Amino acid sequence: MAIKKLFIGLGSNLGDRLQQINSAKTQIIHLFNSNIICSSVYETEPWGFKEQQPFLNQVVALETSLHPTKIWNILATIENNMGRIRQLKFGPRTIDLDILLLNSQFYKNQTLTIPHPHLHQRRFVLIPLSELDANLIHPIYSKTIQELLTVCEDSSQVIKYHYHENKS
Ligand code: PH2
Ligand code: MG
Ligand code: MG
Repeated sequence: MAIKKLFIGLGSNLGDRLQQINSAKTQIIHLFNSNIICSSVYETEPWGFKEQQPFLNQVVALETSLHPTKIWNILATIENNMGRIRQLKFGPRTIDLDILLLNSQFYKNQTLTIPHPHLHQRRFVLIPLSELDANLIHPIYSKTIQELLTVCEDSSQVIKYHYHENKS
């Protein structure tokens, strides 16, 4: 199978958000047996269901020849390892790992759609994704990530997150 570039969106808004994002990345590197390229971490206003804590979001990229269902299984395994319980749609979560893009591939089954169906509507995805590759073309909308960002109607806050360690 051909090697493809996979973009994964990471999100957390429960517990130690940064620690969970970092733990998920360590597991991604291990289970895909690959290095990753990372965007900055952003603190983001909740999208969809607004009455919840702010998220930390990040996008990472890696190369893989695995089938979409296998990729999904690996990400679900990491979510489960980290104690993710699925409750509210769009609600709070310790860790959420979403397949955003796999080259220009389309894929759909009962649980998985690639490209991610909400990608183009969310600044918390488009901004970190544009950091990795602003000229990447969305295979359905035939626009670059930068162009999608320009026309995106989402106005929620997405700001770079700087972690300040307390020194005492
Ligand atoms: N994830 C959601 C719903 N809303 N909002 C932000 N800011 N970040 C997320 O990762 C997020 C969200 C469902 O997966
Ligand atoms: Mg999600
Ligand atoms: Mg998800």
